[in-house]
Amino acid sequence: MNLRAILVSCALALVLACDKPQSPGTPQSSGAAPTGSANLAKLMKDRNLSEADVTAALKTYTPSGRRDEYLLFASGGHSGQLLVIGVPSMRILKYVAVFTPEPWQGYGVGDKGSQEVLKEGYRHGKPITWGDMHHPALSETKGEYDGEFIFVNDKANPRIAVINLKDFVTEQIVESKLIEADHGGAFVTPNTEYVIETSQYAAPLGGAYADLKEYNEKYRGAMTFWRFDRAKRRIIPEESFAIEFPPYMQDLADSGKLTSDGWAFCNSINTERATGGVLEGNPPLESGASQNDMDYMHIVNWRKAAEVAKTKSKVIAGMRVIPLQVAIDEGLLYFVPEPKSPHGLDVTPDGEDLVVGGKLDTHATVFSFKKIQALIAAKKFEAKDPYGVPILPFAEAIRGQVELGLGPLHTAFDGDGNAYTSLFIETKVAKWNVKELKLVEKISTQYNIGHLVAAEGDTVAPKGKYLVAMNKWALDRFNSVGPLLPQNFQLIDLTGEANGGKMQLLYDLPIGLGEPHNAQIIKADKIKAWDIYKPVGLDAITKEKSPFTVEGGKERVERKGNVVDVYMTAIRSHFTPDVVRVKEGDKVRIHLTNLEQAHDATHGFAVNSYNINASLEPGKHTEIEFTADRPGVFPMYCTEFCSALHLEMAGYFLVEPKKK
Ligand code: RUQ
Ligand code: CUA
Repeated sequence: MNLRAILVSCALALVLACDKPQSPGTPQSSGAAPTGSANLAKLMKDRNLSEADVTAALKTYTPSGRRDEYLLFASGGHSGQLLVIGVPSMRILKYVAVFTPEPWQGYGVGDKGSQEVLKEGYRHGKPITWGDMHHPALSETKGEYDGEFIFVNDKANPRIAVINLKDFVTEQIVESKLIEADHGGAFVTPNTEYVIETSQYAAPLGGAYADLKEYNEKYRGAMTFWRFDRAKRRIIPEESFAIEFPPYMQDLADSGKLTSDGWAFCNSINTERATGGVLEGNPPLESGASQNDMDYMHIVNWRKAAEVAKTKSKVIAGMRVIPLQVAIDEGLLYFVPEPKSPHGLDVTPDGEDLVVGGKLDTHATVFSFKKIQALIAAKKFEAKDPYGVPILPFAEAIRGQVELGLGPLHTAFDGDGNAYTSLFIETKVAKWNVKELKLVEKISTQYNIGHLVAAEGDTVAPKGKYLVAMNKWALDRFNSVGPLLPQNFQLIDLTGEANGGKMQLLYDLPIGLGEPHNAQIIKADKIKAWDIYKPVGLDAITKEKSPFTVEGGKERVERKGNVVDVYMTAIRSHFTPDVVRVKEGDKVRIHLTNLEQAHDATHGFAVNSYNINASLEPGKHTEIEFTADRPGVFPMYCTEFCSALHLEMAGYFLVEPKKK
């Protein structure tokens, strides 16, 4: 029994002891304060808590000042932001600004560096003010999370972002001009050589126009491999490549590992190639897309494709693309049928098996990578799809199927050979044994679970212990906040401790930000984040000392023509200079350094009515650029309660009107 189990059983013994009727000899001091155990019993009674509730509380309660063992990085859905949550306490620690402005972090609100990052993600130059973030992917080394970076996708405006976990800052956004929607991203290869982004809704590649009548001929999907250069901390578009796919709806993807390293996989739906058009006499898209019993899993040899891309690709919208025919001829792409309207595709920790959940099926289907390879080697194909892609025989490619229940979607793994599959329709998690293909038990979730994530469960070394169910509906779980309800993250204990070896639901965390999809859970001690920016003057985006760093005592205002350079510092509790005078129409450049090196000594810097709020963490340098186009008197002040004289950390920005 470990310490936690002992604690749980002690507390329960305490609780149970006070339920017993008092023996006649027990002294009863009427009116005196109840004893510790009586207190607990009363508390349980008053708050209507069961033993299971108390166990759950003991398993999650984290006293003030204690840290969490794991960190959950969850997509923030429509908010375009990334959530960081402690596990098991389920305390929200941060929203990382990624695809949308975030005022507290000063992201995209006057700060030039982050505005430029956001601009990288504009679609064809059009500002985008939301993002549909789905699947975060932590960087990996040899198939294990290394805690250095995290990548996220935006389904709506196909983009991938790079977030540095030294300071949890988004440093880069790459926009795919090749495709019009993604879904199978972000997923990394085992050493983060590539970040995978796969299209979902087919369209003519490169943003071209073609009518839906030409769907079969002109519409296409693609799997993009964005090259990540770890030393440069950047995705290098010129070294990236894509493979052209038929116009099916490609869905979730995963990268092979260990046995299957060098390969990538994605599901597809709508191999019927339905295009909707209910007013034009066609069946609705969703029924047209659900006619076939099988769709095709796409099996991609990315390591070979990276070589082929060097000589046999053509450039479309700035991306090297391997044409579909070349991919077929070179043996880069194979299909295998998969049942029915599949969604999740998850590679087992040993890289041997691929688990597919068919939304309209009751099974998880387990494909064997070795069997797939043997079929490819023997050129044993049962047919070709309309585009000539060889199709492997289903029955010979699978190791088996396991009947789980209604609406299997996604699968996560623990370190003991178990898999956990979300059952969307049944609204449960099914635990099953991967080797034996046997259902172990099910636990209910509230409600309609989508993704689920286990601690380091999609690496080569899963930790088990905790699972988080990411539920789509919340119905009756929380206080009413109007017709738009939060999502519900449910923490589940996988250890079986103090619960007869069974899974136990521990905690509900409502998420009122957007619809999160996937998440990853990493051991917290793998993240080696900075406490401060050092040396003073560091730029958060470039991670280099800014050439405009301002030293204490060297603050000044310089004017060249109508350009005004303000060299400013912040330190408790003043900005220097604290008065800035410019003329209407001047271009203003504020070079602002926070001289603090004390942990958490963050200042904010706002210029009222100019839509400017920068966040200046200790040591950080920020560039602010704008045109003083409105004359008047504008307070500038610190927006973080940084000291006793925080309210006095202010000044004036004076814009003198043009002479009429
Ligand atoms: S997808 S659950 Cu991107 Cu499953 Cu949402
Ligand atoms: Cu600085 Cu408040």
